[in-house]
Amino acid sequence: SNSKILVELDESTGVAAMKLKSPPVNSLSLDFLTEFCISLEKLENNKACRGVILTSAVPQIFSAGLDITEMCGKSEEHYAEFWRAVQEMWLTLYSSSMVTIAAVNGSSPAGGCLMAVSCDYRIMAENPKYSIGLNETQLGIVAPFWFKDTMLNTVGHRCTERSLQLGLLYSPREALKIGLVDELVPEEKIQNVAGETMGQWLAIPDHARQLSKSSLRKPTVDRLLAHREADVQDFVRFISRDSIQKSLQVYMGMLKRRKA
Ligand code: CO8
Repeated sequence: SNSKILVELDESTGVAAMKLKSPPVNSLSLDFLTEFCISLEKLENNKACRGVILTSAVPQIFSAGLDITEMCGKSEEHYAEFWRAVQEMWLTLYSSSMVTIAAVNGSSPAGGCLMAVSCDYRIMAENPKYSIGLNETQLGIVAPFWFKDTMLNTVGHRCTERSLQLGLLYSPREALKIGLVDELVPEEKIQNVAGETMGQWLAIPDHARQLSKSSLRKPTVDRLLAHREADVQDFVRFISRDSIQKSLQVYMGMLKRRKA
């Protein structure tokens, strides 16, 4: 099949692996986001599933973030539909009642970082070639308030100020130091460590853990729910500007040249 998300549920442990498999870079296209949400909601509604490990099936890359081609040269209707899908992905993941663990086995800029910080716990492969962070300003674009809130809830105010303004991408060591990830492990151990950590989280009674999680995350989720349509309109207006379109084209050109 042409599935971009591989889901494997182990009924004996109640743990599912969601493996991102959309080569070359697991960019978050409209199709990817749609499939991601459907897969996650299916698990959410499956009583046999209590935890999800999010990881990549693409070597070296967790996710390159939002698919930039979805934000270039398209209609306003397309931008709005795309943005609703990005919102939906975050809302579903950040408010999941399941235990969510990101096994970050590759680079994870921007929207990739958002997915990871939306989980309950992050384990990163200690390969110094990998980086993670919200680098939006380096593209001349701005992380929306709910990206910022998710980062803030993870690493605190001061660190979010620096990270977002400078569009910082952190090495695994730096990411551990600021608390952007919780643990570093050798790459070959990452799936095992994620499984063991999941076992510790699942040892807590679900209802108590779920209420604790939602009391911490609900205000952040409610902020987007209250302004969801305005956020779509803000995105469409921003991304449609000639100057922003130009910045994105320059950035895509830079990615291609770097390769040549
Ligand atoms: N979207 C679309 N295409 C991409 C993306 C992307 N995010 N990233 C890479 N690609 C493409 C490349 O252009 C290249 O295409 P081609 O083969 O046609 O030349 C192909 O994927 C492979 O990429 P690389 O050769 O660069 O692969 P590497 O393994 O060398 O590097 C990286 C992988 C590290 C992931 C690198 O590609 C990279 O840094 N990509 C850019 C990541 C990035 O900056 N993403 C930010 C996206 S914006 C976002 O997520 C949040 C926006 C919030 C919206 C705010 C607006 C208001």
